[in-house]
Amino acid sequence: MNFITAASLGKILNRWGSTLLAATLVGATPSLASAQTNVTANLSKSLGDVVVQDTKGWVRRDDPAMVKWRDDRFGIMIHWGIYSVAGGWWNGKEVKGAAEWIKAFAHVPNADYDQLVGQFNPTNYDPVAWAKLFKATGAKYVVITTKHHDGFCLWDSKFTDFDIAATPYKKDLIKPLAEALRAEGIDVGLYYSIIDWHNPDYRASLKTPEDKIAYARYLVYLKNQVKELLTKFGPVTTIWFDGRWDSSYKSNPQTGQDLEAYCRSLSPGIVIGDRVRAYDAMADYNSGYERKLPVTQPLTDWECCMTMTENAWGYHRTWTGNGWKTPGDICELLTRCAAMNGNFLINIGPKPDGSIRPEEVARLDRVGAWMKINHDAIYGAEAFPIKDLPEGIYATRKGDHVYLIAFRWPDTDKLKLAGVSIASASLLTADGAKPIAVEGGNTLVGLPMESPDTIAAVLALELKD
Ligand code: FHN
Repeated sequence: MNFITAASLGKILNRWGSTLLAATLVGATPSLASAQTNVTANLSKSLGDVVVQDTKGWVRRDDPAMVKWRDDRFGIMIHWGIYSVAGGWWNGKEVKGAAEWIKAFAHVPNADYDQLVGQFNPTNYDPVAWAKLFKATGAKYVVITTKHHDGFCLWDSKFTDFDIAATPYKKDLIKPLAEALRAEGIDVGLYYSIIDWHNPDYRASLKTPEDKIAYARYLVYLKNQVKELLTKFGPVTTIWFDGRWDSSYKSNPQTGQDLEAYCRSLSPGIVIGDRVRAYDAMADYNSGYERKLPVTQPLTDWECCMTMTENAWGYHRTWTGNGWKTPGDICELLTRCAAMNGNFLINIGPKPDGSIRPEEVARLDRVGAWMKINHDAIYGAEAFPIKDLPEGIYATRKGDHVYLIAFRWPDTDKLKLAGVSIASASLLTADGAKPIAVEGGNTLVGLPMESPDTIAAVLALELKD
């Protein structure tokens, strides 16, 4: 027996339009004997974790692991699982929206959904090639879904048969990727959903004593799997929990507190986002900026996770909502995060055969070309507010350098900067840094008429002591 009901989510501000969506998933609450799940989902097309704006319980970490995570600034998120076989379509009908939610959105009974296991055979999976692609993109960490809400595990778990070992492919997908990433100097992050639509002990709400007993069993299962994740695949930089909004988890802060402590006991120094908690504290950073950026700079560490299309984290064959973000959009989102002391995760949704879509590879390649020239403005950089900076120009600081990242090139050959005392300046280009003259210690003069980069050019300023 397995059922899915979930408390509604709050509103979701979509960065590409301000759409407030309230979502409620109301499932038939079947008797214990019922074998199938028919989920009546009237979910909106997007579900996003709510942003907890305050700093409740947050303590800034400055240990090496957290400093590295903060300096990394830029990561890649991977949503991959048997839902990629469906690719956003079910029974010949396109389901617009988050493709990894196809089971809920298309009201798929377990027995039908589980057929996808026998069709998931990623023979084109090449973790070494993936790691090299991510390295060329400039990503410093990668977060991959080890288990999404559907409960399917991308590794051979001792605690379930609903995993990669049951597929024609059979082999663990996580360890080879973790090893390939580390070989490229990229940190490993593992996503794990608290929600589990497959596990019969999962409960979205705890209405009866039986619910409580079953959910307690489920939490043991969850911790057993988390232990597998944090002990089987080598050093894990960050564990990325998701799906904390059901009342079963949300209503008891102790559950999240225990889980956070358990992860830290297994992997000292691990970086954990606030989605491990029942909204009672921030853990190490605020991971609530999902497909949106903060309006003002948060006081805590934070991370934005972003889809390349409107809202399909997992592979969707056709739907892109209001379209694909351009490489320029992605670079600007990354820049805006760094300019507000935040990290940025751009998501890809690999195909069921293990290949990555050409649209995604092309964007990652172009972002990588931009990062190759301008990474100093991003890695290890922090906010540097400059009064009256022209629109489309963002500023970051790293040590005695300030970087102006111009997505809109100044329309004059001079740029005066309030409150900045400049010793020297240069323009970063594919052919190296070109000197820019400075007048009066605060005005750049002789700027070229056009930006040397179709996405954005960076002016690197050395500050006077
Ligand atoms: O429901 C999930 C969704 O499928 C996706 O995994 C995103 C990524 O952050 N998290 C949840 C929505 O907040």
